Amino acid sequence: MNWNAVEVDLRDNECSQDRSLIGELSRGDIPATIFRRAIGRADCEAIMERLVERELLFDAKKDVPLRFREESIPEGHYREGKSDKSLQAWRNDSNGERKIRIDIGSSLGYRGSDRESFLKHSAESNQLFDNLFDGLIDPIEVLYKGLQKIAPDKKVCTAKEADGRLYGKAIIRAHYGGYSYAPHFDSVRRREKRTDYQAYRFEHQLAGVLVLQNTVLDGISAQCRIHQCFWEPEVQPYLSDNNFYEYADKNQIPNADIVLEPGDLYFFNTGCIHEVPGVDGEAARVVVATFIGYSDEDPEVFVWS
Ligand SMILES: O=C(O)CCC(=O)C(=O)O
Ligand SMILES: [Fe+2]
Repeated sequence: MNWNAVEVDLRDNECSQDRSLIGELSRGDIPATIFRRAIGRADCEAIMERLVERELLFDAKKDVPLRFREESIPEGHYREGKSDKSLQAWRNDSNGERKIRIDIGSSLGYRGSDRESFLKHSAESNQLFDNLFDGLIDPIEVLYKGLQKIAPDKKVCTAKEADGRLYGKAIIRAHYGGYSYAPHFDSVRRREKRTDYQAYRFEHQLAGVLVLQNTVLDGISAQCRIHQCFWEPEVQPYLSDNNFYEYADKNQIPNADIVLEPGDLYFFNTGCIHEVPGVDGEAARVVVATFIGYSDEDPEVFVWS
């Protein structure tokens, strides 16, 4: 059976009334839902200019300012439970000198081991996002609107703790120098084991990602590939060893390439093994990214970064 992404139109009022796309994503029936041109090309460019102007990102054509080199998050790093030790989702053999990832926002995967510090960092990020896009299209709002479309019967909201404190509502990630995501999965439950967070309660974890800028080299751009394979403990040795393709070949696992242009928005299940091979083009690949918690019977859908 074919495993193809479903395209939806943000402006279409009829869409997804008779179909729970978020349910289909959660079961792995489809690899992704795509909203083409959720925002315009010119809007993306204006947002990118704003980010560089505010010195939240740097111009990829110039040298990497020291501050950004120090802030960069190494490929594949996350932390588990309350540990402050960085773990690696996959083995890193590459020379990472030029591979820089800048986060504008608060990553639960990377910062969540210290709950108080994460929630404080998140409040500051949300404050920054409150006026960062003044006078421009707010891509975070558009992402939430898209999510509401595919989950029409749910209350879509930023993830919060029992005392009302919010997680970061989204994160902007810039990937320079061919920074890549090797085959991996993301799960607050099954990977980071964050039992002390409300987001732990959801059965399924998805991601919503809006592309602001692509990186292109020789006509090839960095794009996400999703494998029709949910993470299971037996897959883990292949992920850690960077040879998931051996497992995929052996088990004849299909995959889907989600090819996006700036302004396109997509949602997928992060429990499925996925990857974004790096492309060392002139520009950085910049996205607005979120994680999403979903359970069939839960009236709320949580969004965090
Ligand atoms: O940037 C993307 O499209 C997805 C990245 C990803 O897999 C992640 O942040 O875990
Ligand atoms: Fe991921």
